[in-house]
Amino acid sequence: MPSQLAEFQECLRQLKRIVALVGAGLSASLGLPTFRGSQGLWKNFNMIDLATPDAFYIDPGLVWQFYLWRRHQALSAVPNDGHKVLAKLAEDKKRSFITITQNVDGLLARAGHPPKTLYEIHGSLFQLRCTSFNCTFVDRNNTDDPLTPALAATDEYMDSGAAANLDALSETALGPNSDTALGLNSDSARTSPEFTPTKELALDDLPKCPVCGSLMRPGVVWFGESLPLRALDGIDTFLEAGPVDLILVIGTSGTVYPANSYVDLVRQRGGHVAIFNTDVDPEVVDGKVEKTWGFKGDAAVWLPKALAPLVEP
Ligand code: BV8
Ligand code: ZN
Repeated sequence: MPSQLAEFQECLRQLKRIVALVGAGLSASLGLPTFRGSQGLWKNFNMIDLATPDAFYIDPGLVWQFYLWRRHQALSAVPNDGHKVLAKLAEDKKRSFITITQNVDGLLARAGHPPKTLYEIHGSLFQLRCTSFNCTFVDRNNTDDPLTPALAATDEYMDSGAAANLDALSETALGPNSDTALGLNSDSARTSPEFTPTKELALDDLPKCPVCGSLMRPGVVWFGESLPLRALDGIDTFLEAGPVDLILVIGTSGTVYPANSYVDLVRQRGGHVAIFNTDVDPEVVDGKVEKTWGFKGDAAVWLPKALAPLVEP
């Protein structure tokens, strides 16, 4: 990989318009879970199944406990050198640079990334939105932990009521034959030893809108929901202002649309691609894919190393 690094850094100096596309892998070294692979479970629920409007509709208490756990984890973490180098690159006046992040952990903002060039396309754990159709209240920067007293200790054993919810959740939200069952089916979930079920929470135990009193929801984009138009417009404006010389694809499996469409877009317009992932296609690592570099390993280690020529004094 040393030759890839030297070649990448040589080329880097000429590149003026750069996009970073960030995924869960950038925060993985801090212990924050990625969505796929073994970490994609919370209490044996499949995280992807909990990040849906259906799951929230069926059991808002369960979904809020999932997001409280994610909030607590993100608040306890400190931005790593990968977050910091992107924030530094965003300050560089000699280049045009934006970061598109799929992550909702707020760590790039906490690393000091200028908000004007940071696009959190899947929202943020620290935003809450009112669920009422007639109310527009948004709590933009809420870091209360826990959000409500009842949401504090959530590792208590499930009573039978919550277990019934589990049935409802797996049966209805995902359909009886869903191939993405909630991690485990309800029977095995109850019996699996490491499953410490969640608490049964009433609506009154959950965050309420200070304006209209309705239930608040996490300010993240769930599967099946559209992405924030302001973010998409900002990204399109950057992409239309001129060809992107390089897209940094950092710690993402590239499975989620439309985030994953930016890589092909840059490639189709002749841009270079640099992949930072613990799992990189061997062809790329061997330098056999045109205009594509691959740095296999922890993005928190490789990103600052590879971008050093741009940010070092
Ligand atoms: C939409 C917020 C339309 C919530 C998230 C069938 C085919 C194709 C597409 C679809 C389909 N069916 C439905 C769709 C569309 C769907 C989608 O893409 N589904 C996928 C599952 C197929 N997309 C949507 O629904 C989007 N909306 O399309 O709207 C629309 C238009 C108008 C009106 C209505 C609707 C909304 C998607 C947003 C979902 N919300 N997050 C939350 O976080 O709880 S997505 C969530 O999962 C994350 O935000 C992230 O985007 C994604 C996880 O992806 P990654 O970040 O890549 O993480 P992953 O675990 O997958 O990979 C980690 C990577 O890191 C791995 O490669 C690993 O090797 C690497 N790694 C690990 N450790 C390290 C590392 N790399 C470096 N260093 C390390 N240390
Ligand atoms: Zn409201």
